[in-house]
Amino acid sequence: MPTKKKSPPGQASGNGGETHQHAGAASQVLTTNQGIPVADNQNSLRIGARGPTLLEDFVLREKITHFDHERIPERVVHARGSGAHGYFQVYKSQAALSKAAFLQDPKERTPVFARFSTVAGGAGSVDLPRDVRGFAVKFYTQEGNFDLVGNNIPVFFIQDAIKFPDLIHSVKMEPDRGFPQNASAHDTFWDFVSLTPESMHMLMWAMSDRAIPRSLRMIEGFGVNTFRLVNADGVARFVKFHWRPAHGAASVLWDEAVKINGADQDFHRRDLWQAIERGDYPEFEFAVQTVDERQADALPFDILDATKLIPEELVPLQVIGKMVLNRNPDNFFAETEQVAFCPANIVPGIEFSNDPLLQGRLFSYLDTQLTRLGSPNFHELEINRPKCPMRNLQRDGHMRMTVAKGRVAYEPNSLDPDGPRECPQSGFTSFPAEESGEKLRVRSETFADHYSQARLFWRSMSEPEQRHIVNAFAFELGKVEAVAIRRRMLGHLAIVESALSERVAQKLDMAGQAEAIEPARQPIDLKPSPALSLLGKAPKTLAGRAVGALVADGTDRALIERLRTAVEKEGARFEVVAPKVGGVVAADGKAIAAAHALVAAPSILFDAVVVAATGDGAQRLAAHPAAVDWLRDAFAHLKIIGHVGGAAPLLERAGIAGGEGIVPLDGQKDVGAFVEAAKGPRIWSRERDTEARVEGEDKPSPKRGRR
Ligand code: HDE
Repeated sequence: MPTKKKSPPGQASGNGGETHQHAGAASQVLTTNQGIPVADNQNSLRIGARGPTLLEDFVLREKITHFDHERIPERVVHARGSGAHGYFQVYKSQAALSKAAFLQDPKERTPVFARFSTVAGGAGSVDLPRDVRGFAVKFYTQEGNFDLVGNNIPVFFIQDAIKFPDLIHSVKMEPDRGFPQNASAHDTFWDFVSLTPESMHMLMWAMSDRAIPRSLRMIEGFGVNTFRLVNADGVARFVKFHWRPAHGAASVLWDEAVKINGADQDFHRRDLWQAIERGDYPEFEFAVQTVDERQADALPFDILDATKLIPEELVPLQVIGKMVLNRNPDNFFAETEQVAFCPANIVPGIEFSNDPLLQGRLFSYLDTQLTRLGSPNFHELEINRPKCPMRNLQRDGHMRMTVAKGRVAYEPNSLDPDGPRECPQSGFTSFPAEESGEKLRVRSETFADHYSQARLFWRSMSEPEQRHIVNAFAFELGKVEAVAIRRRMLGHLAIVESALSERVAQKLDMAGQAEAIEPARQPIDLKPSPALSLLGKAPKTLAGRAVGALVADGTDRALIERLRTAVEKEGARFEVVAPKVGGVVAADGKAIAAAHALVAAPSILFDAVVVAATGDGAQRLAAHPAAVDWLRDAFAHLKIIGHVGGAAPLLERAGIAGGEGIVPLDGQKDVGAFVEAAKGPRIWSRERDTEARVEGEDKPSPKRGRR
């Protein structure tokens, strides 16, 4: 069908030269919130051209008043987030595990909305601090909304919800000075956790590369708390929920994270948005670990303790379905900001456990939404309302949108026989767990082992991952001014693993200064869990990643096209970076278009890079500090670097002499070799060598003596 050409609004200049765009045939007439057409959106009402503004100008007053109230309180935690719509689909019926309707039919697609977040920073903070990532999913099922409000780390800092305000106060900006924003590297956080031994396991994760993910499409997700699945026969099993990214989980290096935050503070939000826009839909498989009551009792830890995980090697994951995120929000505020998650939102077939952290969460989320969204009717907002029928006799309140009909707002009643009634068959019934005991404020002794799983995590890491953990502890504790806190932390780390504590102490120049700490329970050695290592299970792939190619006038256009084809075939982006965004003239005289100007696209934005500048072009780039940094950073960040022979002056200037991961691109088969290398891991040996060099130089010289 031919589309009707839209006529642009008529444009005119006002008295003062201001632009007036008038409604045309296709454009709509601008109105006030009351629907009154507006004649002039550029000038307020005044007496004479230079006179005072009139209070009766309802157009001005309404517009400004609404603007004044545009902000709502940001989330007290997880304020910075990015969301997307999609669907969930189960691979086959899970009737044996749960009677939940959305887990039965593999043909059914349950709509979802997912929101990923950082925890500590404000809504406008950067995307790549060292922090836990929230991973919250709202399933709009036929039986109501199920919210799985999880994180990208399977355990938590604390065991009891009553400690949550303390934990968060300690990590947020210090109250007297208002900094640091979104950073755990300061005294109050380490003061609190060093006095909270139960945090040790989570700290190992938070100091690992998990806390600086490459992309929100490349994080794992965990329900953290233990829930129950209940089938139609009333058989219940404890369950841990997991999400696994189709692109594999991946992280950046700390130095990259620091630089990305400067170069593109919306790095993750932009990446998620753009992937969905170009049809590279983020996918996550959904898996469960289930154990019955008897198996739970046999585990060497308490299943109700949220600082513990169940190793996959002990209880394998059952992958039961997948989530595909295929639509960006239409409006950030209406959807991503106003979405209200709540772990208490569960459907028949899913149940809580007695995990004391979960029990506290069940209260907190509804309560916080009342403040944040300002009314008990937030469930009526489009993003929060269930997609199945919702009817009850709750009425009124601020911002009520539903116009309830009839005179009956109570039950039982005889005046409205067709009105909503309870249903013992399909209604939610709680699992009849037997509970008895004294009323106490006490932590269970079964929660007392705070170090065994921290040790398990450490021992399950590869060598580079361990190095990063050591460096992260050294960085964070190095920022802590109170020496006693550093010593206390070194004491805890010594219980986790003496080598860990010693390596961190070495980097702090505090060898031998760990405080002696007596654990409540001596840790035990658990069998390492390879599934915990991201590097150990990293897929060999470029899918979802990006390759950047630095070009200059005189670059071989055919090579660029061959690279583009090969990289895109792997499901990755290929982007040309030129000295100026207008692009360059190739050796054959034709233009090569650029996606970015060099100064706007440092190599940290790419997973692998190519230097295709040659001849004069390479000479000129060799004199360009941004080009030299581009290459130096790529090398320091252990990336695969493809280069043409003519780029030698630039490589030389960046101090790159060749070696593993430096791939020449002059022969016919070289593009294939480059792509193969780029699919693989970073060149970890570069990091190891640099570290050995630096540490060697760092050794205290005999003359310097000890402080
Ligand atoms: Fe939350 N958490 N939390 N949390 N949480 C909130 O609810 C809370 C915890 C998580 O994208 C708040 O709507 C308590 C664990 C995510 O909108 C608040 C405790 C896990 C999100 C709240 C915890 C989470 C929140 C703030 C200790 C992983 C963002 C705004 C018992 C399983 C959801 C809001 C979104 C948000 C309370 C601990 C995940 C204040 C009391 C453990 C992903 O209600």
